[in-house]
Amino acid sequence: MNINQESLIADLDRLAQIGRGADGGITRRALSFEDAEARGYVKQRLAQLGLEIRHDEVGNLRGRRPGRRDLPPVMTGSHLDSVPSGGRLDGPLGVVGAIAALEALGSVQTVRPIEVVVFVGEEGSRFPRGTIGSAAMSGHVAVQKIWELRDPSGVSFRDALATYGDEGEPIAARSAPFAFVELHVEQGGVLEADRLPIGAVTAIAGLVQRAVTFFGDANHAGATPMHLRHDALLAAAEWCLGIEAAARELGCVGTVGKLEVQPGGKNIIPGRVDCICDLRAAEASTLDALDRRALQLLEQVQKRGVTVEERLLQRVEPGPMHERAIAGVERAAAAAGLGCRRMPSGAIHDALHMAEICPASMIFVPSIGGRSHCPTEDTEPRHLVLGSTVLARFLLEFANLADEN
Ligand code: HGY
Ligand code: MN
Ligand code: MN
Repeated sequence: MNINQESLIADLDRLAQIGRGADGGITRRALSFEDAEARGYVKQRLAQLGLEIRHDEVGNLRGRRPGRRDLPPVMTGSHLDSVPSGGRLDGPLGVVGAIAALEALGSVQTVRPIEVVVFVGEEGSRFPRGTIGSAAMSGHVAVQKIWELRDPSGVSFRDALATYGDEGEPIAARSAPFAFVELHVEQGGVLEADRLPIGAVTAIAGLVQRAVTFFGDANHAGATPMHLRHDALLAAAEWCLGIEAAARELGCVGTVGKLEVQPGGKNIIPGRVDCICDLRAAEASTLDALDRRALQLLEQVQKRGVTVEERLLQRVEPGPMHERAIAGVERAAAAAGLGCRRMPSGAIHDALHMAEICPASMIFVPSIGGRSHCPTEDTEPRHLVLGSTVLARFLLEFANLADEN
C-alpha cells in the first residue's frame, strides 16, 4: 500500500497554483473560473486512473472505480473551492489523497465500486450556504433550492454551473453510498499537541450564520458632538464584543469575519455596517444559546439610536459520525502501525451531510501550528502520505464488504 509521495505533492502543488494570490493564499470561489480550472485538472487525473467520470445535477464531479454494479459504492472525496486567501490543503488533500490512495490500490479488484467525489461549493464563500454538493447528495437540500441560490451579484447557482462546462446528461445528485470517508487537515492543534499523525473524527460541530445590517446616521466626524451621534460601527463593535463574551461563557466559538462600513470616509461617522456572524458549537442546545444571545445583543445595541436588520443565512445542525466508520479509520491506522485518537471537528465538512445517509467519518492529519483558512496553512509531507495510506486501507476494507447493513 505505497503512496507515491512525489505524485501526491505534485498534485497539491499544481492545484495550489490555481487561484493563488500575492499573499500566497488561495482564492477559488465556487463555480468560479479558478474552481473550474482546479476541477478540470482533477477530472484529468481521475481519467488517468481509468475511472468512469460523471457529474451530477449540482456539479459534483464523480469518478467511479469498477466493482459490482448492483452494490452501492464506498465513497470518498472533499472540495476544491476555498475561502478568500485560504490554504492549499483545506479540501484538495481529500481529493488528491483519494487519487493517491486509488493509485496505491493499483489493479487490486474490490467487490464494491469506489467513487471519488469533488463536492461543489463547500466553503460558502460565494453563495449564501456552504456544503452545497453534499447537501444535495444527502437530500438535505432539494436540487431546485440549490439551483435557485444567488450570489451577491444576483447570478443563480444554476446559471453559474455553466462555468464547469460539463458535457453530457448529469446523473441524479441524490445517492446513498455504502460508506463515506473524507481525508482532511485537522485545522486545529490537537493532533500536533498530542504528537499523533491520525485523527478519527467522531462528530462535527454545527453552525449558525446571520447577515446583520446596522443603520446609523452618517455625519461629520469633526463637527458632531459625541452625545449626538448614532455611529453604526460602534453599535456593530459592541455586538461583536458581546458575541465574544457569550461564546467564551458558553464554551463555544463566535466570529464576525466579514464587515463592511459605509460610506467609508475617514472623516464621516459610519452610517451603515453590513456584517456576517458565524456561531459554532458541538451541541445544538449550546448553539441555540449563543444564537439567542447574539439576537438579544442586537436589541441591546439599538440604545445607540441605530436600527438593525438581520436574516438567517444558514443553520447546520451538529452531527455525529458513525461508530462503524470511526472504528474503520482506527483499524486502518492500526494496520499501518500509526497512532490515532478519536476527536470532534470544530470545522464543518461535507462528511456531516454524508453521515445523514450512510456510515461516515473523517481521517484528520495534523495542521502545523493548528492553522487553517490562511496562507500559512500547512501539514508535514509525511503526514499527508500517512493520511492517504490510512484512506487507502479504509477504502480497501469497506469496498470488500458485501453485506448491506
Ligand atoms: O467553515 C468551515 O468550517 C468549513 O471550512 N467550510
Ligand atoms: Mn474550509
Ligand atoms: Mn474543508
